[in-house]
Amino acid sequence: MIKPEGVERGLIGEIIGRFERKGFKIVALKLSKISRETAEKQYEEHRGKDFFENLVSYISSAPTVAMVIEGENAIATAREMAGATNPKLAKPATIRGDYGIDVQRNIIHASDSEEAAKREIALHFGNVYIE
Ligand code: FUP
Repeated sequence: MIKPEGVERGLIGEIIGRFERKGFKIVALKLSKISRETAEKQYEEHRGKDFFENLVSYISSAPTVAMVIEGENAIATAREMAGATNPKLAKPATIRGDYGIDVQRNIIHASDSEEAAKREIALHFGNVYIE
C-alpha cells in the first residue's frame, strides 16, 4: 500500500514502476481513502501500542493506493524493496530510504507474511485473489 504521503508527493508511478521493473505483476490496484474501520483492521496487530491511534488516523486521512503484486518470493522481496520501517534507518535504493524521513509517514506498507497478505488482500479487494 502506498500511504498518503506517497500519494500526496506524486510517487505513485515511481513506486509502482519499481515493482514492475523488478519483474512483479500488478494483479490488483485501488486508489481510495480507506475508512477508519479498515485502517484499524489493517493494523490490528498494533492495537494498544502508543502509535496506534496516530497511525490509524493518518492512514485513513487521505487517499492511499492498495495493490496486489504477484511473483516469486514477492512478500520478502517487496519488504526488502520497502526498506526499514524507520526511513531514517532505511538504506538508499529502498523506497523508504529514498523518499521518507518520518516513521509514521514512511511511504509504503508491505505485508509481512503470507497470512498477513491474504488477510490484507481480503480487506481491500474481497476474496477474489485468495487461493
Ligand atoms: P512495517 O512492517 O515495516 O510497516 O512496520 P511495523 O509493522 O512495525 O509498523 C507499522 C507502521 O506503524 C509503520 F509503518 C509506521 C508505524 N509506526 C510508528 O508510527 N511508530 C513506530 O514506532 C513504529 C511503527
